[in-house]
Amino acid sequence: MENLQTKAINTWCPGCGNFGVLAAFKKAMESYNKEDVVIVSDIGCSSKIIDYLNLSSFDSLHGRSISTASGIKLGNPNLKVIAFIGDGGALNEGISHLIHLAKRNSDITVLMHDNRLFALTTGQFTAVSPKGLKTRSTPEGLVEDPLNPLELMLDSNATFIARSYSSKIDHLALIIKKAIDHEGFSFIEVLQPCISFMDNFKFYNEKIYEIEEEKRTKQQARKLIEEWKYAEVGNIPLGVFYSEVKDSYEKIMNREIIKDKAVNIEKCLEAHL
Ligand SMILES: Cc1ncc(C[n+]2csc(CCOP(=O)(O)OP(=O)(O)O)c2C)c(N)n1
Ligand code: SF4
Repeated sequence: MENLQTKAINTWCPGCGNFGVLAAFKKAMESYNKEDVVIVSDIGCSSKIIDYLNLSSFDSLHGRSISTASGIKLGNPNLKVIAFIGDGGALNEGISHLIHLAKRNSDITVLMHDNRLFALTTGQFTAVSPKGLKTRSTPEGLVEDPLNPLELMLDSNATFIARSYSSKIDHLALIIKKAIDHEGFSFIEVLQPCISFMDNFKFYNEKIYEIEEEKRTKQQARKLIEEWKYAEVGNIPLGVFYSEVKDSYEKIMNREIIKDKAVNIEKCLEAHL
């Protein structure tokens, strides 16, 4: 873990759930060669994570870490590519990218830090904010029902769908490893409390429970996923809800379309100099 340390000064609020995500990710990385991994950030508190990891990285735009990660994977299919993104980036600014890359079964891992609001901009509502929430953008209380991102992923044909919690570091590290090893689009929702704008540590500690890993049909997965509707009521299952074996976009592209037509970027650049 030590060789993943960087010199960047950590600017997360003390007690932020993101510290748990960082610890779990470092633990998961023990199973990989550093040279094989590329991490991509979005914009937000969550995205600062790439500054704290001594790995090859790319800092993208808000809502765009998913499509950037897919481009990197297509460019070099041997890499393990992980996109970090907040719930705002994934489900507001970048929702179409999330849906299309899941539909495409791009062989990347999307790790969504779900603090259920836009944190870096000091707390505005996102698609997963609870109904009634008073934020700077909803001073009278939010009137909309939240979206269930896992249900969205199931309907978008994602081939690996899981949920974990930033305080369950071993559980999260294992889920990250499973997601990275999965061939195809893997989506992890990490419940990540933001102590400054929505401190729900106590709420999650009381509501979460772990599910067994087993082969499930989409119908069985949906039943589990719908158990928690991002409201006050109901228990919150954690674990892998759905996993399916299917050729990834990059595999099909390389086998059927790119074949021997792969472009040598160095030669292209030389030709233009
Ligand atoms: C296209 C675009 N829209 C809005 C912003 C402003 N902005 C910067 S950070 C941020 C909040 C990020 O929230 P989220 O993606 O949920 O990540 P978090 O900070 O909660 O980890 C916003 C709205 C931006 N940078 N780019
Ligand atoms: S504002 Fe919230 S999400 Fe951002 S660093 Fe502070 S506690 Fe963490």
